[in-house]
Amino acid sequence: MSPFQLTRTLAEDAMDAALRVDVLHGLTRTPKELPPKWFYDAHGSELFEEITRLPEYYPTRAEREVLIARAPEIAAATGARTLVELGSGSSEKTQHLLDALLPGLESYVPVDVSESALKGAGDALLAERPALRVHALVADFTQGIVLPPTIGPRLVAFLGGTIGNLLPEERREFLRAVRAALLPGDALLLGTDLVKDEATLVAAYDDAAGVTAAFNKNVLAVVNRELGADADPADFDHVALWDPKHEWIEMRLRARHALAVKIRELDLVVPFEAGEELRTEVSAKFRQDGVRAELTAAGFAPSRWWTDEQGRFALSLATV
Ligand code: AVJ
Repeated sequence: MSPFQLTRTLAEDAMDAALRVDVLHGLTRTPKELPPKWFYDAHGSELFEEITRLPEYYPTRAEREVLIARAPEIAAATGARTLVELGSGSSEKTQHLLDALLPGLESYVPVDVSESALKGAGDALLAERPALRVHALVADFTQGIVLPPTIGPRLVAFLGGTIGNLLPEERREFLRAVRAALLPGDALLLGTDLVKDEATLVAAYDDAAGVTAAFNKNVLAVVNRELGADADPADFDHVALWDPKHEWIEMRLRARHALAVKIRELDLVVPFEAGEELRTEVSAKFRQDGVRAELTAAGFAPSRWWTDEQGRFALSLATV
């Protein structure tokens, strides 16, 4: 059997149908909003990789520091024979974990909505680790999780701080769904960006080079291309702000003047008042007691909490 298998749990047209629903509901409600998953077409994914290299965007570097420092302990604590990674993307983060888990590791199950990212990551990993079996899943893990029957114990990794994109109720549902897919002896490794000073947080989402602004505006290009819309990115300003009540960063697109966006595929015209804002992402920042409480509420037993030297980002290990 080939060491690389790919399973599509998403119907080809499922993403198109989901985009239509999200745009129709999100742009006709007040305030307007779109889910952040639509950022990640090929160009958006490239812009995000560029963001991870920006001086202001510390989360990727901070998480990599923790992963390199703690991968041996994670391997020893879990004895994982299968590593499942949700939202694997380029799997760049995963290499440190994989190397520590090998040679005990039998299977790697990367899960992502992007088939091209999965194929690219699988090829790269197998080129250097021929003993590994990769079972890639094209899936939107926010819509439920069905894992392939691989050998246990399993370690599910959800890294990058992407859990911060989910609103509190969505996080509750997501963590419960992950817990329901696991068996005693399995574990979850969760990456969470941490609450810190507002200036550092806002700069990480509004970099001087404007890469995050381009990333944010790219969602307009996705809607234009996929749904035949005519939004002009030049009509919108990138906004990044810290919401101290919810302890999350918000990214928004603010209309520079009154305008209307025609969306041909939905036979819809969307008016924007001058200064009206469309929320495109929340990125929640966490505290140790909050993460512990959310993991416990989902039926996990939090067991380890590690941060980088500067205490900017944390990895939590929780067992089932
Ligand atoms: C990939 C969702 C973790 O929330 O920090 C980066 C996405 N948005 N810059 C984040 C993002 C703006 C990133 N996550």
